[in-house]
Amino acid sequence: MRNAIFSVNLQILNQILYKMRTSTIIFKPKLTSFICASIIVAIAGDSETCNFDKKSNCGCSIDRKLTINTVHKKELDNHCPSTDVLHLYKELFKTSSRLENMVKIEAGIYGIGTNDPILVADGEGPKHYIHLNSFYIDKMEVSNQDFATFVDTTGYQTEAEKFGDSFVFEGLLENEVQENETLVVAQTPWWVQVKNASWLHPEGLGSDLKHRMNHPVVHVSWNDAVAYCQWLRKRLPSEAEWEVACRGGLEDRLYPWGNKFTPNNQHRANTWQGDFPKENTKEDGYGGTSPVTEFLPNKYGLHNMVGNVWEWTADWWSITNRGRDNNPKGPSHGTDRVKKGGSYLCHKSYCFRYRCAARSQNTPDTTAGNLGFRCALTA
Ligand SMILES: [Ca+2]
Ligand SMILES: [Ca+2]
Repeated sequence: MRNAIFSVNLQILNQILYKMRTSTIIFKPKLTSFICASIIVAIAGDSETCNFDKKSNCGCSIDRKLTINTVHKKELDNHCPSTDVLHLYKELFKTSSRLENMVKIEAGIYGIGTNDPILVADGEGPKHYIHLNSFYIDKMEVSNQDFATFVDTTGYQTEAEKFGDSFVFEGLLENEVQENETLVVAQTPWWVQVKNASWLHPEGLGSDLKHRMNHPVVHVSWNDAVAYCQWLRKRLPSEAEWEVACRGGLEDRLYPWGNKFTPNNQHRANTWQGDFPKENTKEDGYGGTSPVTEFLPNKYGLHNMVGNVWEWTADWWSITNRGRDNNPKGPSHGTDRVKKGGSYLCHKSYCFRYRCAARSQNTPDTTAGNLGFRCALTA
């Protein structure tokens, strides 16, 4: 029942936004967005806190922990959505489901980690059994379209946009950009720190999302990912949840579908083919990201758990303390967050991490052109 109240359908949400913008009441764009976010939070958190029938005082409480601090509270004074808009909100929560593109993983005992670690220093092993409560996880990585709706609704600014740059793989840059961008990562010089690279401009200002709205959002930090998931009253998956989801009900397999990387000579994930980092033969069809729906899903119905983009998880990074109790959440503190699944830049010779047991890490404010996320939800 509570889940039904929480429901968010982005299509209807877009309708609401359109309605608000075309309403006779004049809303500033960011203000409109903020009100939408606030109402969603209010409804999701407690359906009784928002009185839809009082146009003069909507009674919506503002939980700043769950909203984005781009609009000052005082701007909200004397503004409430019109009755029309509120009616649409009622429809939103009555008729849609935010579980629509999620899969439920049942509670149970699952094996994670491996007794045959390939990258021992990453803490891939040993295999151990854990108990998980039921949870939901997104079928797909969060797409640019999904993230655009979030930004449009809330006015959220990502950390890459605030920092003014992000890391882009050199092979995706135009020669001119490469020549102008001189900052590279010393030990991995194929990473170029590109000015103004962000989720909206994945390879810098000269690039855009045309033809990529259904690709995974990239250049999003762990903090950005958390903000997005919270907006939908979801959360990032723990590493254990992510890995169980990745394994798709199979035991001791390398990949979400088994041990053979290209069964029947079919690619099941977007990785790198060729000689990294100079030659990408793109045998899987993609030199960069692919649509989030591309490639066959695993038995749980999840796409691109390995490959395409790395995915943030909720856990702090540790190679010795992954947690072995019920619903393990990793260490209580740390400096880096765990990311899982590898990306379109992973090759067996260099970064054989497009495996369910594989793991890596970044600081929570790190952003790059191969790092995205998906959300989870406690069942
Ligand atoms: Ca590829
Ligand atoms: Ca992925």
